[in-house]
Amino acid sequence: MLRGDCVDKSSLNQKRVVDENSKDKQLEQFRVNNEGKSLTTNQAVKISNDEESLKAGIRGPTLMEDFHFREKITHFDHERIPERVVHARGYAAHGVFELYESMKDFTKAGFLQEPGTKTPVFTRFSNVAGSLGSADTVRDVRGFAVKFYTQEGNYDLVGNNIPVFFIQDAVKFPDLIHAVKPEPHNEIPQAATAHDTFWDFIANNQESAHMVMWQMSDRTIPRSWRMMEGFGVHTFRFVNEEGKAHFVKFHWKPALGVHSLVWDEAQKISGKDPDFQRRDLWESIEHGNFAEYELGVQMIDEADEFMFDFDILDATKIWPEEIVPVKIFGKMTLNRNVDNVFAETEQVAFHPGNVVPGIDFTNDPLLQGRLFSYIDTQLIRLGGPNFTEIPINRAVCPFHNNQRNGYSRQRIDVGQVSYHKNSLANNTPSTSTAKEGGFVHYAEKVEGRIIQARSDSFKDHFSQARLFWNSMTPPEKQHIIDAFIFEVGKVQNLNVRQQVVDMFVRVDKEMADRVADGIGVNRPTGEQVNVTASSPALSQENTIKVPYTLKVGVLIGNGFTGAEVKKTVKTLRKYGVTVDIVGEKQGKVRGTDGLSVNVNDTFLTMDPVLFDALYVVGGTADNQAKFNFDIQYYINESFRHYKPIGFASTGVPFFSASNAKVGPGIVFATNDSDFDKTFVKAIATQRFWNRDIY
Ligand code: HDE
Repeated sequence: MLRGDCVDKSSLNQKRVVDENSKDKQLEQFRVNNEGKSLTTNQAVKISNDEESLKAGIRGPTLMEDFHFREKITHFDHERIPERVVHARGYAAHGVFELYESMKDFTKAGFLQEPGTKTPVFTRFSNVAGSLGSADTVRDVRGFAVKFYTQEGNYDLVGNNIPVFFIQDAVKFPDLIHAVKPEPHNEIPQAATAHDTFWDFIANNQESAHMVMWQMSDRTIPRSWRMMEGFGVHTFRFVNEEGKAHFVKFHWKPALGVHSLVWDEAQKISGKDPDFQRRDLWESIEHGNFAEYELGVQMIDEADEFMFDFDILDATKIWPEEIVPVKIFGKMTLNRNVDNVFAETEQVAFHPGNVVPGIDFTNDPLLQGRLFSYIDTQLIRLGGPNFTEIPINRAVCPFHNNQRNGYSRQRIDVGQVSYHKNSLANNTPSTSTAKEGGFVHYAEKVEGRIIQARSDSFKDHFSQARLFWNSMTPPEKQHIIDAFIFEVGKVQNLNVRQQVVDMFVRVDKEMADRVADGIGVNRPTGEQVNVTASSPALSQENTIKVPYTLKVGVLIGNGFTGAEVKKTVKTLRKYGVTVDIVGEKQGKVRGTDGLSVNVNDTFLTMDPVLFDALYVVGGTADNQAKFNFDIQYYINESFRHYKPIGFASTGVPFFSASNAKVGPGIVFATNDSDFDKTFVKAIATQRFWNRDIY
């Protein structure tokens, strides 16, 4: 069997052998290129005819002895596997995690010891609620699952793009998911929370309040998976070589900052390009614009477990970053697309229980339940207990144990012995002590009576929901109110609507009143909780803003000013902006000074919602009236989605004819000698929320 470059820790202090390509090398032996080869059956018999089945007579029935026909159809009949029960819609890429700074004071995890250590990773992003074929840009929590192929075995960090969760105890997970999925009597709506059962669940399970605030915020309509944070959500433990433990929460911070779509745009993209987010990741990687995220942890000393006004084991709570800072220690770069989505992305099996020595669990009851669920679901989804042998799931280290048989066993375990303890194989495979690299569970002291109840320390559901609200800027607050009005406004049952506003008045009175007014129910009578604190780290306004990889649509016809356009496009490209030339038809357009530009998209093949900004050059076209109309549509849509729009000197008449107004993010070449740079700055800002769009 193929061996990774794994260290045998029995020889202590041996320098760790690291090979960041170990996973690629392992996968290489499974890659098959069919191009240029003869067509064969799965038994490797060459096929002479793949057009006609074998028949008794030219117009007669098909014969059973046509083994190629039987095999081909049978395989086809069985080529679907169950989609994931949640997180079905997802997409993944390979990459590498590089350690900046040793974490050995806190954890003995091998891949977190020596700065510079590179560990291969496989990362899958997903939507929670929708089916495999649903649209990418629906309002939903995004999954952010990372498999680290470490030299001590696989470590999975199976997180989300939101740091908290709807429920506190895993026993409620099937209820939550039943409520959010399409309603069973009519299977409507797909991939959406805007329906009765979801909001009925929320109003009757108030521990969800904090999560729902995040869910109604822009976080659930990310611009790109490359522009969202990731969170481990639960409290885990780091344990160092001396056995000292810290509570930790994991954070991924995207190099491009945290950015979102606007809701109207997200819905339109669902139709214009349902694969918007997977295309974004795929194309970025193909173009060498690798997705990057820094990894860090918040840490709390075990002695400080009870120092906070929330329970640190409650997955509906954050640890505000201003109180417990995030210590960044490494970076993940996603740099290779998969070869085959089914073989890799669909068959990958993540499990929060896949840990390595130095990383351990806590009593968070949500985490505890997940430790059961993932293998259980994978047993049915991947057809039995041998899914760890599927190439994407294999550790880069060899594994040895006495587990045997099961459906589709790949390995051939040799020898007579398959039990522990034994004398016939000298009691091997043998166990390892902690010093030899054996996983020894953290010896937490636990005592108490068996009980089905919730700790009082888990019962404050609204303080942090309000902390989140307090941390939002006015535009972000407006988006939350709009999202509530959209979502709850789609609920048919008026009583459920009323219950929702009666619940969310605890977060903010004005917010709940405005939602109540918007959805035609009574203003709630309750009071908001008394929390004045805020956490600036929660607002997306305080994020990194760079133009890199944002997409600009250049709207162009004949008769543009060549030098001007050339200079602007050059500057855009210099700053890493992706430029897409859009015109009346594909082919060339010509400038007044003879310069010609290749048009790669038309107003039909693209849409303003698929761009981050517009550069309106304008010009002339065969059907001038339609050309003018199309450009105005592009400008009007981008203007009301708060996007930057730059007008070349020939583009100004198109501005005058549109609904756009002079104001933030509207840039003119006619009155700015540094237009190209001003425009790049505007692109980096992404959205101009203070624009008056009405
Ligand atoms: Fe999951 N979750 N989950 N979950 N989860 C699954 O496992 C489950 C939870 C998350 O890209 C399933 O293999 C329970 C929190 C991601 O393949 C299933 C509970 C967080 C993915 C399952 C939770 C997650 C899953 C479905 C309540 C963020 C996709 C298919 C305690 C920290 C991984 C599968 C991928 C997938 C169970 C809650 C993240 C059914 C019981 C909290 C990113 O086992």
